[in-house]
Amino acid sequence: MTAKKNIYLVQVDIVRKLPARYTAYLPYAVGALWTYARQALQIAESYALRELIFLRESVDGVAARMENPFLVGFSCSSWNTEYSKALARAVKKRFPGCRILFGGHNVPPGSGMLEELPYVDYLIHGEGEIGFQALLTQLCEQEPDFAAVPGLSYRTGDDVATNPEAIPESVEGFPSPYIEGVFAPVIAAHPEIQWSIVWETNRGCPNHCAFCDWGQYKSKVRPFSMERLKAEIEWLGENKVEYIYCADGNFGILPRDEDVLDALIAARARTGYPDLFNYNTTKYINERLFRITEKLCESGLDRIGPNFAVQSLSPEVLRNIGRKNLDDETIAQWIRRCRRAGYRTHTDLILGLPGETLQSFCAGVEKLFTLGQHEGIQYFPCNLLPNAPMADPVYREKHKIRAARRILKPIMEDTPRAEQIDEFIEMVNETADMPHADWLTANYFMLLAQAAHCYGLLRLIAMFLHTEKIVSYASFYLCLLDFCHKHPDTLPGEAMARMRKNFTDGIHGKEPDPLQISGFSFGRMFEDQYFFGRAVLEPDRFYDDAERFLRQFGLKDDLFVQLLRYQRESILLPGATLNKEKVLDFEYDFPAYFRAIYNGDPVPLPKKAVRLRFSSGLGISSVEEYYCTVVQNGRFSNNAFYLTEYLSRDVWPLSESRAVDKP
Ligand code: B12
Ligand code: SF4
Repeated sequence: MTAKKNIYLVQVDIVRKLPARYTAYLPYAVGALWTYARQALQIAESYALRELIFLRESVDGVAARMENPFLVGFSCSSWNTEYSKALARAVKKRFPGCRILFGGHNVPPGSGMLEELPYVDYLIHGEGEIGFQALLTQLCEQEPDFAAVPGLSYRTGDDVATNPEAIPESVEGFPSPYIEGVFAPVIAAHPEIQWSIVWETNRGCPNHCAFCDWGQYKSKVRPFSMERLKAEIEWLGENKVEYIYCADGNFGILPRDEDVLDALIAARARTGYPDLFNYNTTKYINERLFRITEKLCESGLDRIGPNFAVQSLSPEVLRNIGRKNLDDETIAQWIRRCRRAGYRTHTDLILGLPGETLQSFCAGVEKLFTLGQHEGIQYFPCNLLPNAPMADPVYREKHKIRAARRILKPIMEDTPRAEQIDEFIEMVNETADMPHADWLTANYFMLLAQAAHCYGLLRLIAMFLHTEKIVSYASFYLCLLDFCHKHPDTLPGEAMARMRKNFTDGIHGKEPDPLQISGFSFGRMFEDQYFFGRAVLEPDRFYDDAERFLRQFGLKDDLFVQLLRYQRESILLPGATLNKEKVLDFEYDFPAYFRAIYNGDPVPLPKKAVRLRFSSGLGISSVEEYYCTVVQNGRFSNNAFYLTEYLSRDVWPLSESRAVDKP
């Protein structure tokens, strides 16, 4: 019997180091490919999978430990393509006869990558199961027929060729690498790692957003069998998997998603695993989605609430990117319904989409605040993904899209690396509708809005000014940005200047000095965390400067003083007062006023004296806990706000209380 041919599959991960352990994802895509391929008897008999390589180890070290590799397959994503190239080069140098195969999201359409990278022999485009199995089958032949391999790019003498892709009609029969034990050797070899998994309950998306890798396919949603999913759920309990990243484009889109969730919740109750379930919410809001939200939040599997990703609120942008959002009223009702039930929601925006102007972007943020999404707004730069419709040269030219190669730093940071190999992403920084200077302003505007509004530092004042039609949300934060630029001596000015430097260093590929504050020396901070952190460590200075800024809006003195005091007292500060309750009197019933705004039904500010008790309700006892709960999570959670309770004016300090208020 002839010896089997050795295969190595590489899907290098972002490994995060936690205080006492590492977390990493199991290399699911390559595991899935092998599990499918080896179902063919000829492949099972002819090949041996020698190793799944997933750590960012020294490339020479990895190449040196390979034994007579016949084929090395790489799963290329934005976060590992440069590493994959370096390792492929090293392998080819050491083993010139070894076949190198690249697949995955970062392999662009066409054969260009083969021309660019002489050490790569084959590319497989799109979904890889069928193509990978066909390639291994052909490679068993004396004279392989590469034209028979779907989605393959390959060399033909001096030329290159690309075969059409075949999207499988169904994924029902695809075996699971988890259940089939493909990862057992990896898990056994790494007891130090806490595993996370990517979990597919279905594959495909019926939408075609131009910025998204899946946008080009507009494929139907193909469910994996319920039997497979149930067995996978058992497997994750047995393997103590804490974190699931659900790869579905639209979790909740299928009626049976509720059953999937029920099975997951039951397993969690029984085994304690998984702890967290991260998912992309379906774009279609209905009663099922609310039940799903309820189940996820009540079970604790979801601790940040559903993400209602709108990406943009400009009708022109949505037309340009081929996306349809729900109408404003439905979004507002959804946010309010979740808020009433005590579930958080969050929303994504993408900055730099074609058709977006500085004004429309700011107006979009304004709209979200108006619809009730005051916390949890995340924004992402528009990345040009190689397989997204937006990366097409004709599309780029039409919208004059300019992009810069940006190092994928922030998430790479904690990855233990034997050597420095930077990874890159193409980030849009200018379009026909948004000149570069406007793009920068939009970034600063958004960072400031996240820090001052989503965390809560000035949110209540902005809500008041907006509701009373004194100044819109967008103008308020644009004015604040202007104030910061003009007054670099103030705390907001200083913090903004530091955030800008960090941001611009990052986009110019320089290693930014880590954003750190001595009072919160627990790690590197993101820009909005830094601004918020500076403000809560020096609240007197921050709110004195804020007062200077706010004077321009011409509020009557008495109201101004009360409102500013209520805003300031509503924010939970680190330090000695952290767990102390406080009782304060106000001449206006601010809690009733703001509750009405949150509920979407504003009322005039009641001129009514109230006595309020402020308590944290979070049970935080140290600065470190404050950092984790408030600084790191405050933008999503309203954790920076005290709970307020009405007290009777007759009794001091405590008496019977009424409803507890929290945004
Ligand atoms: C899970 C996931 C993550 C995880 C990664 C976990 C991990 N280490 O595996 C996390 C959360 C960390 C992540 C992060 C990011 N992600 Co992500 N993520 C996904 C997601 C949801 C699932 C990927 C997956 O595993 N799918 C299941 C497997 C089976 O499918 P697959 O990967 O498509 O693999 C198939 C084919 O690609 C092919 N294939 C894959 N590998 C190989 C190898 C060979 C040899 C062959 C032949 C074929 C082949 O065959 C496979 C089976 O059909 C996808 C969206 C999606 N649903 O696909 C986005 C996606 C991959 N992510 C994307 C992006 C942009 C990002 C970020 C850059 C976002 C950001 N701006 O920060 C970050 C990068 C992080 C960083 N800074 O380093 C983009 C594409 C990026 C790219 N070109 O690589 C995607 C496609 C999202 C999108 N809508 O466009 N992501
Ligand atoms: S962004 Fe979401 S909805 Fe749009 S094509 Fe991608 S997966 Fe589908």
